[in-house]
Amino acid sequence: SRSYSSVLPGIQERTLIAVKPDGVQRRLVGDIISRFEKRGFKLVGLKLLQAPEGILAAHYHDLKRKPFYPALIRYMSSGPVIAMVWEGYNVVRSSRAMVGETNSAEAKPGTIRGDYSVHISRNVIHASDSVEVAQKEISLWFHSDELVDWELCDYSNLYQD
Ligand code: IDP
Ligand code: MG
Repeated sequence: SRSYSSVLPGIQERTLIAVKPDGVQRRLVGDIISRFEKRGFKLVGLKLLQAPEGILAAHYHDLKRKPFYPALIRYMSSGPVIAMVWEGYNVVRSSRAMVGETNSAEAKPGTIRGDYSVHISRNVIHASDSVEVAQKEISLWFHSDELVDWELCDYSNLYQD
């Protein structure tokens, strides 16, 4: 059968989204997944896990020397996270827009952080910040056999062929 994702340029872009421990504790997982589904993105990977220290250290290696780094690792280790891979056109930039500013106090209403958080230290969700970083983060959090290749049955509602 015809595969839209092999025909339309850019629609196989992928990003790593993680609902952080505060988001899981606050029972925001369903709402967050719903926002990505309704936007039109395709879920290709999903798991609940207690994030291993090694994954967190690699995930946040750029922030290792920041004063808040130890607290960030404690926060991210404080309970399970939901790790997800979402796919679609411009998904990296669109997800960052849906998530909102890093500092929840600056995040606009309508964004996930702007709707559900008040402080930078408990900002509910992670989203990759570039296509290159997304590829690294996806391979850090997921084995390739945990990602599912499948076709949406209604691509023509989302994209012109
Ligand atoms: P991002 O999550 O929006 O990409 P980054 O600058 O990459 O933001 O920082 C990663 C995470 O580190 C933030 O989401 C937040 O959880 C935490 N963080 C960043 N800056 C601060 C801070 O000043 N205080 C406490 N936590 C911070
Ligand atoms: Mg970041």
